[in-house]
Amino acid sequence: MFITKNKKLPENFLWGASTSAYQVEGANLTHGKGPSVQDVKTVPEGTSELDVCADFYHHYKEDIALMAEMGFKTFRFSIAWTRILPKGSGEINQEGIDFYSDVIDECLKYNIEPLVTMFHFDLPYELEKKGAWTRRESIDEFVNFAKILFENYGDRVKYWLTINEQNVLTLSGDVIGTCNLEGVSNKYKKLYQDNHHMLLAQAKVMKLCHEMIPGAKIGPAPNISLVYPASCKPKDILAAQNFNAIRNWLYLDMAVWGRYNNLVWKFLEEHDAIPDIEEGDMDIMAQGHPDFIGFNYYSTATVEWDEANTEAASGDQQGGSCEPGVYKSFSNPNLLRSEFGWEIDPDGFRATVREMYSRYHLPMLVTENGLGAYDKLTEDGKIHDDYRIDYLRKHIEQIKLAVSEGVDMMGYCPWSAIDLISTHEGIVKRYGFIYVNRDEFDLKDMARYKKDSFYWYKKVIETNGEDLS
Ligand code: BGP
Repeated sequence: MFITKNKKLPENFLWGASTSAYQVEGANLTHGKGPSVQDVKTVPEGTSELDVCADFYHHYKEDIALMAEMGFKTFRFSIAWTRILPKGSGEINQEGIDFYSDVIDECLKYNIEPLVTMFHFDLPYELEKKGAWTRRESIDEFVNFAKILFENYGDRVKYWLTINEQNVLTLSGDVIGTCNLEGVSNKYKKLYQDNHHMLLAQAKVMKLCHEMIPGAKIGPAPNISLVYPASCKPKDILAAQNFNAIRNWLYLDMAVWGRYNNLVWKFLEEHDAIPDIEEGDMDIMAQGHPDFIGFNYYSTATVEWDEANTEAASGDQQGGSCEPGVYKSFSNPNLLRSEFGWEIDPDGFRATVREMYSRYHLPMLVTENGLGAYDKLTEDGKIHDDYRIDYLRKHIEQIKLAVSEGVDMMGYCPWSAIDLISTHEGIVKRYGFIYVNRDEFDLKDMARYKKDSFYWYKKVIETNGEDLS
């Protein structure tokens, strides 16, 4: 529909940006922090280790001051589980508690609302060794970790996110370094058993948050990409519905309604992968009510019917996945791609938002969105990232249209506040408003520079999204 009567964004719209602990902090095995699965993985060839990253651990004051200069209303960051509990459970590392306390205070000093992700791809290695999420105990381990966070930060943190991209953990764990399938005979059974435990842990944590912190708001943060059919052939429509269910709705149906999506259930049945469900599990699921839906969006996905029973392939967060007889990834000829091959689809952003809102009717918070690119620092200390401005502008335009269409949007936190290490493509895949002067292997001086997008975003925030020029 053409929209001529626009609504303004709400006055309290949460403008900000995001990071995650293991990609930004550095100091990964110091100051009492234990190893996570990210610290022991073999990084892809040609990409940096995760020991220094953007060194946010030592630069957080400077970095948060820059975010304040842009006018951030919120800052989304994650807490490294192993900085709080080096072994995942048991002894607490006070230095870790103090670090995040200081980060939170630093945000509040500038009236920036901390938006805390509890778990972002960095499971404690000690828990991984014991069997990670496959064990029933993992539920209580996560709840215990969350309880420590609520006790220590609940007086100051009002906005919480449970698990970052639980769907990506399930579907692309091999690419992001979180999946260990050694000795596993039925990968579906393991992955969806892990998933069941994570869903239970999430439901319990949402309930606990409401009990421990009156007034706090909590939500999930999956990666949601509306799935298009490759054509109007009826079988392609069925394939798109299959992947929509497997990729998107399983996670949100469960978080919001506490029930398994029937198409996913059938898919699991076909693979002898129905998770072990104990008595009372579904009651627990039904008791975890999110206050909002946090979601990461980079692009849509497109699939076709899989006639040939193609071999299964997992792809990365945004593409390339196939499930024999269920769906097959299709390259959308109508979309441009980033330098790293991810499709760019601002209209699809609105389509995704519309679909989610009509299903769940909850306020929505964009917890990631952005463009990874090879930025260049010029000799006079500038970064001309007009391609990023263009990407962000087009996505914010769609948020404004979605709001005009009646969607309740709480805020926008693109990825990423500052350059950091990508999940599998190194520091050269930059996303930040703030440039960090280091290369893949040469740490240089780690100085911070303001990109052109920094000044642009500052103006966008100042005008509450009215001036996107
Ligand atoms: C999301 C993750 C982030 C982030 C982002 C960009 O899937 O939540 O951690 O890294 O994608 O992806 P990448 O780093 O692979 O470019």
